Amino acid sequence: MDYSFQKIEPKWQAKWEEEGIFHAEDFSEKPKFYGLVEFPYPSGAGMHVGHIKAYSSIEVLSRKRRMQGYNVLFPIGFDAFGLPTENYAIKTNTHPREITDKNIAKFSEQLKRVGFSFDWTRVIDTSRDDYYKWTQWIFLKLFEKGLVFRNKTLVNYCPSCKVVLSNEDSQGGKCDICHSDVIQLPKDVWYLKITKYADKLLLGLDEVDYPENIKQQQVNWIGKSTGAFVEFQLKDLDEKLEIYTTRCDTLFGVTFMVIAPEHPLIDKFSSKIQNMDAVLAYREEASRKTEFERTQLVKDKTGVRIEGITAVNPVSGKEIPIFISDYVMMGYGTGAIMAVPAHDQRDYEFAKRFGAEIIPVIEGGDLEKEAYSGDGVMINSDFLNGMTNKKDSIARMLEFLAEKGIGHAGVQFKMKDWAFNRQRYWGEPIPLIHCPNCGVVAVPYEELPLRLPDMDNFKPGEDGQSPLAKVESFVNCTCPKCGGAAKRETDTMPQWAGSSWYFLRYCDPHNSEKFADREKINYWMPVDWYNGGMEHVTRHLIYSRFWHHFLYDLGEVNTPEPYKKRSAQGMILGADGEKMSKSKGNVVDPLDIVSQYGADTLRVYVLFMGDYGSAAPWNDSSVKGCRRFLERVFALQDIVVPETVKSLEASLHKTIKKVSADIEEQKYNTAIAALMTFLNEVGKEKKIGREQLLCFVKLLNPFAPHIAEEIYQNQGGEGSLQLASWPEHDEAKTVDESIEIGVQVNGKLRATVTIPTDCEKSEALALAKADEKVQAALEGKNLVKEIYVPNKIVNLVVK
Ligand code: ANZ
Ligand code: ZN
Repeated sequence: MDYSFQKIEPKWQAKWEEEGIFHAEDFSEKPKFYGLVEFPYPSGAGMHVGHIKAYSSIEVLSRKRRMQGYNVLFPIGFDAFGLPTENYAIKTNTHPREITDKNIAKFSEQLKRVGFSFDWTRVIDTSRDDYYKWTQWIFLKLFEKGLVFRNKTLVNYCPSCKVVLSNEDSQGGKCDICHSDVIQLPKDVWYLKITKYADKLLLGLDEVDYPENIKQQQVNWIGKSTGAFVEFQLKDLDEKLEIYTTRCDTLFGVTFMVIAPEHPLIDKFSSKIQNMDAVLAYREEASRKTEFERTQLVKDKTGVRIEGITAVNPVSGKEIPIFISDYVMMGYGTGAIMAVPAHDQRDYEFAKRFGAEIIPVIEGGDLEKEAYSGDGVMINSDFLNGMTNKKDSIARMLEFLAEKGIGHAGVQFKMKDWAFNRQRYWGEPIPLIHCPNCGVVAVPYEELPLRLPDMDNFKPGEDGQSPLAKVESFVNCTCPKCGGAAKRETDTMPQWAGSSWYFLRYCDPHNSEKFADREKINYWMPVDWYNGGMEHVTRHLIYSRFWHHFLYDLGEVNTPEPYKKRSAQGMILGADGEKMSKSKGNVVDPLDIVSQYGADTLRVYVLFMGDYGSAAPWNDSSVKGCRRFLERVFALQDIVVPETVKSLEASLHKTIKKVSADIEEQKYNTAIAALMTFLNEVGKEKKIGREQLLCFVKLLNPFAPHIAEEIYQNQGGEGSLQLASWPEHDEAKTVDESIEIGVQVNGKLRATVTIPTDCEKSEALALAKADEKVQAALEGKNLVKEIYVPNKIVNLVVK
């Protein structure tokens, strides 16, 4: 029999589809398993081998869970709004709808050819109005609860993409989409108040099963800081300058203050400031730097002393100067700091440059060289002198500040509110209306979806306005509150909006009354296991957790956390060990592998290539190895016998045990290796029992389902293999059988030892020589010959 995957694979794919075997059943009596993978962006490039690896983990689990008797929800959909499609639409003068539909069709076809066991009746497309109606609905709920606000701020702006970017989308001062330099531009920005959920997002991490590195990245991104707010009196003015510090214990060491270049104090006291020109020139210079550049630890600190205004150190009573410098950010704390050059390196460098006084308040270090941030005895600090514990001195200082009414403890988060508008066409219209009488008014819920108007020129305006601003029939409307003439918001939502709740829609994808029926949410949610990329661990993972926490607070979902468990795959690199990219010419097209070797080979290979969580280079000869493995599996049908082959039982039960456990730990490569080892064992016996073969293909099914089903049916397996029961191992059978053999020294029986049946000669000899009585007989003699008759006797010849 020949292994002709070209026939086998389409045959079973059609059959499974026809039988609806992968359809999830709402409210089934079976236990549920909701396995989720990050839905793809339907780019024109189509499916990448990275997608195959990303989906394969939950694919394997889902196939196994079905066989374990679970009701499995393993859905797929398309994250279809976004810039690449819009840019392509502009370039080719095609409507993004047309491009998206084509790409989705192609992508679906490709996914089907690999044989993923998705429930295709639940496909969603975030760019369809039956979906984005509900994205808008959630947005309006956020608006209603005061979690949407607008602010004119300096934003990260990509002049090439003509979009405003969040900090996360412009890391390193580069646009995440086109990699050009980002500039700072004043703009009206809609924000979602994600910071209000900072603490919940942090605490929620205790309840979920995420790998430690993923949790840590989220903790860092949220960036909780515990410190104090302290007020400094401005000398001879009726004004206080409030700062945020994590080290109020060092207050006696404050010798100057620094405010951010954008700090409102400057404009408020412009008449008092004697060097306003220099101050404003510096502010202008700073506006051209990105936040990234400003936070870099550059040695050469810049700044300007503000002439004409000074402050008073609240504990020492000393008059201290105030500077502006771009190392202080307006968006963190209060935008002002107390500088302690003896103990903070940035302040130290600034003081050296500007000749400010350096007063140590903690003993230790070498202030000739650098600031000292370690522990030590407090000095020059009046009531804190002699204290040695930072925690105690902070507590003591907080008491003092509270008594004087000039300070209190507080927390800060690094996390920023989520900039939520884009000046682009291909996104969800923001359902808000600007009324000259009523201000900002929500589009009534009954009017959702607020549809994207049809248009054919998607180019953003040169002034950075959304293309929608050009469509008068869209822009002009009546105010839902006062009935007067009003204008619609023309910005659209960012790429991340649709993916912030899509896992809920899968529970009930065709509902036109609700984003999903509550009973169905209760049945399916939370997601049991979510696999995706490390690049989405901040942003998508945080954003979607935020929306889910919010929906929980609204009473719309059953748990605060959407995902019970999260894992991440490692990247597939090119054969050259570099990241796959078109420009390097090292991209492997998964469909080429499918046509040449078959989908099963591709599936086995991407999981066999290495540790699932690590990056691994593509290797053609290993692909061929996987193909040969499957050919040998297929050939087992030529040596199948009706009765059980006793000598294979132990090996088979070990394989069941290992494959079952390894899948749960995502050790797919060692699970496949175990299947290969078993195949070698069968090769030695040159036969396999029918039941044993059926069991073997059950274990193979999650990885290579087409060949497994083919063999299963050929051998008269009952029902569909996809719903056959997952094998259980018998622990007793996994233990190696052992036998007792005699050990002779010069022909005389000295001992009997227990050895594993069929063990290697070296192992039998080692066990024999380890016996005390044998050792006594060998004592002081020369071993000249070692004879081992397998499973019978060891004879040692000495002189
Ligand atoms: C005095 C001091 C002394 C500080 C010392 C540190 C060490 P984290 O932990 O990141 O929250 N800071 C406060 N607001 C700032 C702003 N808007 N831009 C730049 N820096 C700012 O850091 C908090 C510390 O960062 C604060 O504590 C403040 O410097 C500075 F030995 O105050 B510290
Ligand atoms: Zn109005």
